Amino acid sequence: MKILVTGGAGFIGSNFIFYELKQHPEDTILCVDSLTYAGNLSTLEPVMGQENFHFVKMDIRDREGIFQLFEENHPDVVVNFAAESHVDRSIEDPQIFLETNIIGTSVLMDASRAYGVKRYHQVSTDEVYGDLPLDRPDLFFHEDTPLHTSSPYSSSKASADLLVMAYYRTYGLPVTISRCSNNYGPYQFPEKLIPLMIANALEGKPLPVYGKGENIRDWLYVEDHCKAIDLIIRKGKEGEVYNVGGHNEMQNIDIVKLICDALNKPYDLIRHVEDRKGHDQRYAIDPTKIHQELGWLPDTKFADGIKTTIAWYLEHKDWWENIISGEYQKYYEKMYGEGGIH
Ligand code: NAD
Ligand code: TDX
Repeated sequence: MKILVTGGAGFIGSNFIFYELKQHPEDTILCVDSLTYAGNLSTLEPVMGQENFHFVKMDIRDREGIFQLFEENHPDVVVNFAAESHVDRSIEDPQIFLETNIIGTSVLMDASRAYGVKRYHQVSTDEVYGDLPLDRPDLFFHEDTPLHTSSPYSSSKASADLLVMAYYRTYGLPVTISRCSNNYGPYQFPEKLIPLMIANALEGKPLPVYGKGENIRDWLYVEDHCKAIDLIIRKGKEGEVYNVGGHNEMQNIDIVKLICDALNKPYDLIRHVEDRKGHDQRYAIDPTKIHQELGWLPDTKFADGIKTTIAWYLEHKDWWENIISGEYQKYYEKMYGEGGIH
């Protein structure tokens, strides 16, 4: 099978490529990534040069380039990870989110139609459901929960989902969608909560917690998400949405304290800073469907996954130190104040 993976130089896409090449060495992966600030070719170094792996630097909005690529390679399956993925950046500047996340998706689906792709898989997010109140722990997101977005990021992802389902109904494109909760693990860009807190704590820098830090996220180890997508593209039913999550809800403040404890850093590094605009309160996935229909269950418990993740960031300082120098520094100062937080 020939799988075209977009956004494979980013966090989840790269982990998915490693997972696929290990689990299905008979398959070929063609990775397309435009290498934005979030994409790092060095991440893919372990598989570069492998016979069944190829990398192409290309923007998914480049209609002509993408069609040419499909013409030359005829992929069987497309898995679309490519996206602008950071909520705070979408609040600062929404435009690129609409272009990549919506227009880019339409280009990939048009090419998939034109070249008879057997499965187009859209990697979506639980954020399309909006949020749940903190005082209703009995509520969860189900696949038929109405889309109800809060940020430009989640709106762009929900728009893409609607377009994917429209291509299924109108053109019969064989699609599937996965909506996963927050991922953590190796190679996550250090602007996201867990790697940001690890990197700052290691450098003895303040740890910026939005508002009171009571917001709840449902954390899943990245490899478990990869396993779910692998199952969906092979065994999932066309036209279906699958929620992915491991019932691991935690308040942000507890995550930050846990990282301090693991690194032996004092809690007085924690700073409660201005809250995110439109900040979603709680995400919580009901993964019953993917469990019952495809037999998916997560393998990694949070206590183990977070240990592995912290150890990975300790062992791969060169990877993230390289990233947080240069351009990222300018973003950090813009978001968290001149010279960082004090
Ligand atoms: P990421 O930001 O780490 O990686 C995104 C990748 O896409 C980067 O390599 C970037 O260079 C590439 N890219 C961006 N714009 C592109 C374009 N126009 N053309 C080609 N490549 C482009 O993101 P991530 O955290 O790995 O997320 C991957 C996908 O999973 C996204 O679609 C995201 O919405 C979804 N998702 C993420 C999470 C999470 O917790 N991180 C949870 C659920 C769903
Ligand atoms: O500095 C911070 N301080 C803070 O308190 C940052 C960066 C985040 N937070 C809070 C905001 C959220 O409540 O931590 C929580 C997690 O924030 P992010 O890591 O930015 O993730 P989130 O906004 O939940 O979105 C993530 O999960 C769903 C991914 O970035 C999305 O791509 C995915 O779709």
